[in-house]
Amino acid sequence: MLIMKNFSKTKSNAFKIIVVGDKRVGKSNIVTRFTQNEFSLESSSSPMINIYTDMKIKPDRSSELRRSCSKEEEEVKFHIWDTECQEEPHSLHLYFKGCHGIMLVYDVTKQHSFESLSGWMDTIKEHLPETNIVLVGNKSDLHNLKTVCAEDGQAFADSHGIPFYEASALDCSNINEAFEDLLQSVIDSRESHDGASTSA
Ligand SMILES: Nc1nc2c(ncn2[C@@H]2O[C@H](COP(=O)(O)OP(=O)(O)OP(=O)(O)O)[C@@H](O)[C@H]2O)c(=O)[nH]1
Ligand SMILES: [Mg+2]
Repeated sequence: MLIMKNFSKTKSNAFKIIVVGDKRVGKSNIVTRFTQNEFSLESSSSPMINIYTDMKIKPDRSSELRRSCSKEEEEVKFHIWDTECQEEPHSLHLYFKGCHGIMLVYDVTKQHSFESLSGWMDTIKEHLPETNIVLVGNKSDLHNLKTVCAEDGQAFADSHGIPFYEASALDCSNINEAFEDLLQSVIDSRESHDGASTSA
């Protein structure tokens, strides 16, 4: 559940979230599962960056997706960017401008996508040292094909002090949880920033 306390009404409540990771790890399906509860088995590459601009989440959003609310006065809006596949993590930094949160995805059946995480983290830390990050090991439904164990994912996340979820866009497990964790930390950071600037 997302919680907002005394959220600023004078500033824009819009946040930019980017989903990154190696080619074919399931970024697009994670985003469409979360925003539209849709999944596709087709393996077409993302042609360009897709931006979901209408993602509105009310303060007491439950795990069931709610795209907007009319009752609540305060509302936050998340622009979720599904990036196209990138061979080189460092080429993606152009999209990082104004970003508040990053979902970093690997595929639990592709060791290479896990080994790429250090490169992704270097790029993220270089361009967005303060941003909120969540690590997602996707395709957890493919038990028999798994080559990266949850312990390794957790250890990598712990070494960077970020949350970790094994998830599946196919069977929905942990997709909402991972997004909610990230979105909540984005909201919390904004609140602590506001608190710091008010008390300064
Ligand atoms: N079994 C399984 N397959 C998945 C899952 N998520 C994605 N896929 C499949 O993996 C393939 C790639 O998924 P995409 O969502 O297109 O991956 P992507 O990271 O957006 O790919 P690019 O945009 O090309 O980098 C597709 O065939 C999906 O159906 C999952 O959780 N489980
Ligand atoms: Mg894609």
